[in-house]
Amino acid sequence: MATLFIADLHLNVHEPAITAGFLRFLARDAQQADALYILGDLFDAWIGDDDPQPLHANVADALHQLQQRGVPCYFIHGNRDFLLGKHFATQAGMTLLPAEQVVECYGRRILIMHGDTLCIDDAAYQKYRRRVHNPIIQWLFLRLPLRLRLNVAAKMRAASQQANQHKSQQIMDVNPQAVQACLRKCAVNTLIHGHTHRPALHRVMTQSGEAQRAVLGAWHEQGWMIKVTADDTALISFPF
Ligand code: OKV
Ligand code: MN
Repeated sequence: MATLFIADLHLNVHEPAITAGFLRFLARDAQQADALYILGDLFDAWIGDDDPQPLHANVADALHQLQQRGVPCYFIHGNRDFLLGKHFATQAGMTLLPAEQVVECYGRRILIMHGDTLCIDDAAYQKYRRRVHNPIIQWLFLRLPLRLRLNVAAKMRAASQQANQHKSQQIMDVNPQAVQACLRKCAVNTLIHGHTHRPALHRVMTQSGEAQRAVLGAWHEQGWMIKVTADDTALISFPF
């Protein structure tokens, strides 16, 4: 049996092939799994559960069906869909998890997270993150009319694209010390995350021995998953 982890699908109406690939994944691979963990950025943008996009309802229905067929589904927020709330989670039959969670898989303790909190060298991003994660700011934003939220969000995405053009690849990757600190704090030797869009299985040396950092890929040209079984962690890509 296997537990599946995915992240960074960035579902949006302009790339229907990715959505189609995800719905196929849910109907096939995920159906055979013991559980499915979505580690953030399932959607490319999220401005509130009241956004009436058919894409959201279709994805919720497909996820709910999976849960109904006996595959529990868990969700950790990404940096893009951090506003995804209880209402959508209920519609999708998903359990919302905190930003960092240790899960036990076949006797192994595995730390899961989105991964953006490991990118501490990107000071501008971390400052932005603290602002939009402020509960008061979120409360205020969610009370704006939907039209205004759509407008603000589009402007923020355009500004962010501009800013990222000038950031180096290293600044946007994880900080090795932050990885070490997380592994130690949670007393685990396996970490699974997404966000960086650099799929790989890394060996990490820690004070308590060898650890593994498994990084998910983004769903651009193909899908990506990490498949954990009793004795293996596999990084797998597949066509849509
Ligand atoms: C998601 C990112 C846009 C990065 C805005 C308060 C504020 C929430 C929001 C608006 C934007 C999410 C919710 C989006 C991620 C961007 C641009 C860069 C780097 C406020 C609370 F500030 F206006 F009060 N937002 N959207 N970015 O379009 O999905 O992650 S979003
Ligand atoms: Mn991300």
